[in-house]
Amino acid sequence: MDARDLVRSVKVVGTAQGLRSLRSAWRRRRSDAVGLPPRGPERARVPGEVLGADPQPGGGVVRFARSSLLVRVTAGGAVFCGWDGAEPEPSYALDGPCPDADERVRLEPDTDGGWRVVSERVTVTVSRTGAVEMRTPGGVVLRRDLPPRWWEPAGADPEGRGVDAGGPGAVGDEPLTDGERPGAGRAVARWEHRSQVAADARFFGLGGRASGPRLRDGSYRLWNTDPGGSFGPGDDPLYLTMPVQLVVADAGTHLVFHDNSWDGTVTLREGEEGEGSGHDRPGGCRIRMEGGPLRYWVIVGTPARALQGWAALTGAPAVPPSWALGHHHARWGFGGQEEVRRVVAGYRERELPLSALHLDIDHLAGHRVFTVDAGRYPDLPGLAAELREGGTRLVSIVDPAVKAEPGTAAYDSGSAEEVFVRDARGREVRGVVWPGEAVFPDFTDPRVRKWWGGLYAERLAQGFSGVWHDMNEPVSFAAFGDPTLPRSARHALEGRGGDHREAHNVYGLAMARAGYEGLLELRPEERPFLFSRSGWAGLQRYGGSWSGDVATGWPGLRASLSLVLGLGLSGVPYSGPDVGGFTGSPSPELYLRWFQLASYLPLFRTHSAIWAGRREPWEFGESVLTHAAAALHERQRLLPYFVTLAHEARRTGAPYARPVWWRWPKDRALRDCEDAFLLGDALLVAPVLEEGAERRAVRLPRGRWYDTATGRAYEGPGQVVLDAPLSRVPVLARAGAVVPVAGADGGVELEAWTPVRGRPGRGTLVVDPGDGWDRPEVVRFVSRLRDGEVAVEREGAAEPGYPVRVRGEAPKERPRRQ
Ligand code: NBV
Repeated sequence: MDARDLVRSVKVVGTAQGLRSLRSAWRRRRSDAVGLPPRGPERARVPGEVLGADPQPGGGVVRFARSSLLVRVTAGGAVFCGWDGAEPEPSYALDGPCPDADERVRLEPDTDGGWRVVSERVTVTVSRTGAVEMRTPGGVVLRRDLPPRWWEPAGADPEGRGVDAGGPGAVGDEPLTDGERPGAGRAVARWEHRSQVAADARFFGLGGRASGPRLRDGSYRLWNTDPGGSFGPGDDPLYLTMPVQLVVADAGTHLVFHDNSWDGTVTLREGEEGEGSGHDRPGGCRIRMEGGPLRYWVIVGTPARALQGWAALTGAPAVPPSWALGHHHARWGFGGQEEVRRVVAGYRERELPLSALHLDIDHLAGHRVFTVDAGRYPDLPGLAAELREGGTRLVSIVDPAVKAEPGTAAYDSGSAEEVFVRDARGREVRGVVWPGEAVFPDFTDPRVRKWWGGLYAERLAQGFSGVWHDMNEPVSFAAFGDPTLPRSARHALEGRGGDHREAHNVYGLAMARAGYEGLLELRPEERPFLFSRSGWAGLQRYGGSWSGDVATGWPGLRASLSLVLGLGLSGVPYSGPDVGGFTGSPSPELYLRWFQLASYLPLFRTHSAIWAGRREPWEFGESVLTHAAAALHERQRLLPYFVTLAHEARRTGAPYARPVWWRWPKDRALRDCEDAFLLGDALLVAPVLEEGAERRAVRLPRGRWYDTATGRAYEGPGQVVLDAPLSRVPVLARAGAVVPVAGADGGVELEAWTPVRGRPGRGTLVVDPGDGWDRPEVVRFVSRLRDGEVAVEREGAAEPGYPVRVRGEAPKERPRRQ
């Protein structure tokens, strides 16, 4: 027990919940003591000298004295590398079976005794000691992976293979009994993989990180964690980690994904350039994992291609129903149905659009999942119908923990079907969460997912239109140590069997799958709306995420932008922060700046803790209300654009909110710019992240950009200083962009930003197909400047088919570089 643990346990003792969490922490420690093998002496291993290679479709297997490496290039161009017999499957990240191999690819001997796999977009060379290089077709090295190193239990097979790949299990000193699952509690090999990248490379991704989006030198842990209370920019890890990085350098961009869900650490070090001396220090990345296979994917291309390849591999992002692109309001502790009515009426009286209202755990009976506190909400279906009539849907929180209490429907049916996680001796693992002593469904079991998905029928019957998954890292309160399940807890892992060391990071992902598939089966005509605090690679197939408990304060505002951009670059395009922060009471100015930022992010939701101040826009004085109303109306006006971006994300994997370097990854100044973002291809949003600022510097990518407030043109690349009064944040539109917006009558209009002469612009409209599964119509436009007039043409048609409004003045004089 360290000092922090001690403080935690002293704080909780005295409350009933505190005592439970103290007991639970002791229980967890005890189960791990018997359920996990003690870490004994270890032996280090490296691959050794190359022995030969065997071709296979898409590449082949290179054999070394003490290991082997499978290299396979798939038809989409993604490269798979698997050491020690690791194959692409089974995998929680992949969306279905591994893509086919690219049959055109050949394995050839390389000059120094190594081997080479040549494909269209990348050449992979494997040295005679097991270093792997990925080069562009032009021969530029994008990454160099040094030979890996393993540490395995000293008693393991001297060849070192198969240590964690299904050898006989041992649970402490006790032999496995019949009821115990195979494959769990095994002694496993840890490993380390070091890589070098270009001196100018920048790292992004790794899931939701508070300190990004550019990941600076330091260690980032891969273990989904509730930081407890709230978090700010320095806190790591958070709820949703994943071992995927986007590496952006002058030589090219690539994405690398270590497909391994175990606990681990990524240590990054940016390189340094020798200023022409020729002595560059390369950037470095070191990954250390506590177990699991050493296998990874590399996708080479532009940022857009890398994300497209990532979506092809791990699944296309789910498109939220269009209402989920409007404004949401939430609070932990609304108190009851009358207050909910009052809040919704408050929005209506002020003519503020409100798409959804979220009910938190306080609407449940004693915090039990899939119940309703009938005292506070005597007629929830009636309330839901009434609100929906006025255009506001209800969204429900869903926590995974089920109160361990006979007589509760979820517990009784779950116990009967044996769905709860068990320990090494076959007993249900008991933890503590909001309802008190609780058990945890094993979502890594398809049978359990099916059972859990069926429980959402109760939520639909209560009138909810969507779900918000919380506490699914998973959290189990603990007076000391890691507030989650024992690492020795058993999991089905799709029938392979294993323990929480492997299942922890995919728990939220598997819960999202259960929820998504359940909703789909129960209400097949509608696209499910689901977002989840925790998750892993592939979460986007089922839904989005949100910031979690970001601390109220200016640093929290900045962290919330980092999180959304980082998640987008990790393949999860739909997310947003708690506007105003989760804790405390923001100043009117901070609230307003947060509101303005979030009005341009995919999930636009006000939310706060039960002990925190209110978050309704009218609680901060008249002027904040006026400016927040303007942001809400602008969001409404941009809805057709958001709908388009949601469908584009599904088609291409591109996040709605993108870093400013998205199309210009070679612009180094842009690569370092973290206080602005692109919304789709057309808009550049420069939120105010500093207290008191009423002007701010904005870094522009190449080309002409119009300040949407003044219509004034600016030429990029360069930096401009723009007004950012409290009434708005600077938003620029790219010359030539054709942006679909809602007109005054609610119909779609096209906002055409004057193109530069000789440079046609573009735009896309995905016509809102409603909340079902109809294939949406995609309409493309081209804009041109002809004889000083802006002409918008629709591909394949004589007329644009929508009213066009031209914006942005062509500059009178020749533009000068800023
Ligand atoms: O359910 C209560 C809260 C919720 O409001 C918040 O959004 C989640 O991130 N939840 C965490 C559990 C309590 C945190 C202190």
